[in-house]
Amino acid sequence: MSEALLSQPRLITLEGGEGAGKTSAIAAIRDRLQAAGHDVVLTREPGGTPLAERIRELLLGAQDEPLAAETELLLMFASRAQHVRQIVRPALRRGAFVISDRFTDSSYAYQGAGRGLDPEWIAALERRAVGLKPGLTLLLDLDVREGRARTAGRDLWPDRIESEQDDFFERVRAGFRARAVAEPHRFRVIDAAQPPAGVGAAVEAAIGAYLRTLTDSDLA
Ligand code: Z5A
Repeated sequence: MSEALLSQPRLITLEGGEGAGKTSAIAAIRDRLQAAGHDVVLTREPGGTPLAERIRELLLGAQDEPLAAETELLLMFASRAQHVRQIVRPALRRGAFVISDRFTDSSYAYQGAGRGLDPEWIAALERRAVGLKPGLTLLLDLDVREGRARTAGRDLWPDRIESEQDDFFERVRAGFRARAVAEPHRFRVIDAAQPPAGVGAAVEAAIGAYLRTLTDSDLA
């Protein structure tokens, strides 16, 4: 099996903590790309295929026993391996843009920085089970408490990960920010504390600038 990690210009991912506003950002990116005449596939992780959605239920639903951090990581990658092969690669092959609500960076942030699992192990899984990385990742960065306040009214029954304490989410946020610093060419960090219109304008500017960097072969 190949261990190369290929950058895919037409794969765009959205990352960030709870309540950061990824849903609106994704819709804005889809509209922008479709207006320019591109085929667009919207998807999410964990999930994106029927089987991967069943793995999502295992990951986020109620558990009758504690889920080990290692099990959590492997289930995230089981879901991702299926998602990449059933949805992401076929769409990229036919020339579509793929916009994914979360991707491998979430595993580095949540299972790596949050749970304390070895990033080298995550990197090995990424090479073996995924084999590709986004051309652009928008990180919607938001204060942890602000994000939780936004979703408090919505989540009457927080899922298993949402039930974690603030210190876990602070580590996750720091993990995302560290990845953005390490790969500035791929990440654009957006201040998600702005009102929705401000976030929308920042997303629009980031996508517009990114599209201008793409060559004909990136779009073929
Ligand atoms: N996870 C993991 O651990 N490892 C992995 O590898 C992967 C995932 C892939 C997936 O759940 C969970 O799995 C997630 C990470 C983990 N756990 N957590 N926490 P998810 O993807 O379904 O959960 P989420 O990403 O946290 O969804 P979310 O809370 O819905 O976040 P969002 O999509 O960014 O937020 P939103 O729905 O766009 O907005 C939330 C609310 O805020 C909504 O009422 C909006 O109207 C409001 N909002 C949005 N923007 C604004 C602004 N700018 N101002 C004010 N209010 C706003």
